[in-house]
Amino acid sequence: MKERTLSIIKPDAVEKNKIGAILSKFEDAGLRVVAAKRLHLTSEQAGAFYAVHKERPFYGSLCEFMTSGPVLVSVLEGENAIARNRELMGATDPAKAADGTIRKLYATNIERNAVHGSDAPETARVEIGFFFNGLELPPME
Ligand code: IDP
Ligand code: MG
Repeated sequence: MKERTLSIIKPDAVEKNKIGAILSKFEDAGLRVVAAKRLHLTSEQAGAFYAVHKERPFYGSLCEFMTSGPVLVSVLEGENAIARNRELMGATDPAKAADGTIRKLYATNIERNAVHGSDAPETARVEIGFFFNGLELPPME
């Protein structure tokens, strides 16, 4: 099934100048980048985006990290885009991520882990709407 998912290239990977390398991974796997922008999140925006984690002990530190530099937010489209992106990303903890995955290649640690990807159709819908308005999103092909 053709889907869309939200991807964020996090501040650590942007700092390492890996935007192009990471987008190439998506394209090589058959996903299309149908919308993208580079942003520097405010703490209010990072806090709202990660609100589901607000009770977790790492929430404050995560929000601080996500505002520490620019990010590249994008919408990826393709067959099973949500699961495919999660496979390309690898495990949350890069020490546990499979060889060749984005996190294995480019993450620093479990917090500074290079990329975000939506985990289900409903979160993808909400997360895409968080960053992109209707005019910025082409109709599904
Ligand atoms: P995911 O990004 O693989 O879906 P989540 O459990 O949804 O992982 O966590 C969201 C983000 O919070 C992670 O990508 C990572 O940046 C951060 N995080 C998750 N677990 C930890 C932890 O144990 N310590 C510090 N940061 C964490
Ligand atoms: Mg998650």
